[in-house]
Amino acid sequence: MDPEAFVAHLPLCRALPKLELHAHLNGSIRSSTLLELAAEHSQNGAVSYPELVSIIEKEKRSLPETFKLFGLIRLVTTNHQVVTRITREVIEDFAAENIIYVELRTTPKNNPAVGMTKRSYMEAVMAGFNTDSIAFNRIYVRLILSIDRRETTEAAIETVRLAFDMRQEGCEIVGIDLSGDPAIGEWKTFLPALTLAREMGLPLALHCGEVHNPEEVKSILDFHPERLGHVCCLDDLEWQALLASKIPVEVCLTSNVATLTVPCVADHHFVELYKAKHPIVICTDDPGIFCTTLSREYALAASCLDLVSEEVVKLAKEAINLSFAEPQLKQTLHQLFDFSHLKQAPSLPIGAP
Ligand code: 6MZ
Repeated sequence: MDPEAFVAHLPLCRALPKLELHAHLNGSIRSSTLLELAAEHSQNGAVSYPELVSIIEKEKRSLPETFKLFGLIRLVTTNHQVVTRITREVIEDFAAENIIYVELRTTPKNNPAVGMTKRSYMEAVMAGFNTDSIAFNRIYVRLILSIDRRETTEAAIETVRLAFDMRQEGCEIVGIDLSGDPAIGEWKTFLPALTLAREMGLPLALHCGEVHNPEEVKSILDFHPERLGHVCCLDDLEWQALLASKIPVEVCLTSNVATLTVPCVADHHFVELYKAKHPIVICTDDPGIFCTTLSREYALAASCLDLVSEEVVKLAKEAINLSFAEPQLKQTLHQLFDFSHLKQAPSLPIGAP
């Protein structure tokens, strides 16, 4: 990746209207908020502040270390007010960098100690963006409910039923995700819940191939979810099956490099996917944890693929078709995209830099 090309692409990528389709709520938390909450909780001994700071400050951390950090985040994001605050800040940050639509994913959580149920957790999330604030007038927010790989079949089914019920009630829920530590859990545990989601008409965006697990990857590809996240560790056979399947892939460059899942951006498999005209969408995964933004991810992708500005715009716009937005909203997003792109985006000379 050419650093000069990256810098040259940044202004266009910042100005571009963008769609974020793969961001975890608690992975998008502001570092300042996380440190503030950690300081509060370290007073009652719930977390070790120096340990948290040392993990946050690491530029690269392995997948196991990343999941240790998520464990610590869980310890400081326990009550409804904090969940609402984090959601509000995350959406404000997305709106500020010209993201016009986000599918924010989060794992509904029970916490009997503070009277939190999976439903009340989701209500606290929704309270974070159903406000009259100006920032929220510029961004459409939709939710994907995550099943954590540590959960049981029953807990996963509870999440799917909750998603279905809340969607029926008019909440902004558009799909189901399977995520969490890829070293934990088995595909067959979640299959009943994912099958139910499909029967209920909920689209699926599943994490796949973050670690080498050919059997699971094969089962996921055979199941044919609507979208896949990561797909980093695929053997030849699965790779060919992925290409043949045309299942859109959510690409998270900085996350994959930071967790040492791929060696560097230039060697990332998205280059091959792009060249094969496989549908891809550029995403952040956990912008708070990996200190990145969607604009930065687009600039990384553009410099790595050596794109001209028209190609960057096309890549960003294709995210509309890959989203789980309802057909009418897709139409609105197309109009909004064309309008704001024409109005704002500075154009990069063809072939630059
Ligand atoms: C798999 C990930 C992830 O749900 O509490 N999560 N799962 N791979 C990743 N790549 C690094 N990044 C985040 O957000 C945090 C949770 O999202 C999942 C993990 O389950 C993590 O605990 P929520 O809002």
